Amino acid sequence: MNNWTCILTSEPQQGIGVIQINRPQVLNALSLQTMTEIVEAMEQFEQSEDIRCIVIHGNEKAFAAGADIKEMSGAGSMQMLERDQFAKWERIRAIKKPIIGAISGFALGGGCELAMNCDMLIASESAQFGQPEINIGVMPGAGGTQRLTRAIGKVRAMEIALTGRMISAREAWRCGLVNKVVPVESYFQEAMALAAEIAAKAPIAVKLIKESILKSFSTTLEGGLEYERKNFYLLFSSDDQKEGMNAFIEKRKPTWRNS
Ligand code: DAK
Repeated sequence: MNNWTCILTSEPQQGIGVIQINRPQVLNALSLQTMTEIVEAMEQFEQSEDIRCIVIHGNEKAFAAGADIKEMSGAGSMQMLERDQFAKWERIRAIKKPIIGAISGFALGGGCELAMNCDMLIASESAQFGQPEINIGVMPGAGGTQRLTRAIGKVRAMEIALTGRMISAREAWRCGLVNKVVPVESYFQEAMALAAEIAAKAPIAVKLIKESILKSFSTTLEGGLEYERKNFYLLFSSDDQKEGMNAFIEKRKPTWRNS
């Protein structure tokens, strides 16, 4: 019997790598090991020629109910600092391929932060998002105060982080936190369909679009526009730019070479 806490599968035909968080007995609470597995899986898919898009999900009841409280309850500041547990999350930011979160049930604390690290989110009607760290005497520590605020605005982020209340999938959609809300039975398939659609696009352009959009969070408009323009020019040295434009002119489907 192995002790893996994530299940990895892939759909090479469709170009999708799938990560399933698998600790159902604790609502997929994110242990140190689980975070390591998630990050390593993403890096493995990042290296794979066959994979163009990554999907991460949990189960119907929980995407992830936060960092593992039992694992960190006895730790002191220095121990937390030394574990540097969530530094791993920074490695997720370096993943160039798009990451789609398929979220059902609880996405709380570190689980909500992990969801917000994804590039797009498909939520089931049962999904609930929140930053309940305040209820256990702490605060979000893996991007919650920053990414939630950027995603849904100051007043809503304040309410969620200061009260620890959860918001429903519909509310999350209204605030722009998730792309789409679908019935529980189809959230995973919807996420896979979105991933397949993106995986079929020109791979280098996909990466540069992701990179340019993420850049908007860390730069001025002027800096971002310049960055975008340079990436746009860069694509004119790719085979896929020639292929895409020639295919349009010749009225045929392009065949991407990833070069
Ligand atoms: N950790 C450990 N175990 C958890 C858990 C968690 N986050 N969430 C649930 N479980 C476990 C429960 O203990 C229970 O285990 P048993 O008692 O059966 O052994 C099992 O999962 C089922 O949970 P419940 O019986 O409580 O289920 P309910 O349906 O009644 O309630 C719930 C569901 C999600 C409302 C409730 O479980 C709950 O409130 N869970 C805790 C949610 C939470 O507070 N999450 C935030 C955790 S703090 C850091 C950066 C970030 C973080 C940490 C460090 N650094 C920069 C270093 C992040 C911190 C967090 O995420």
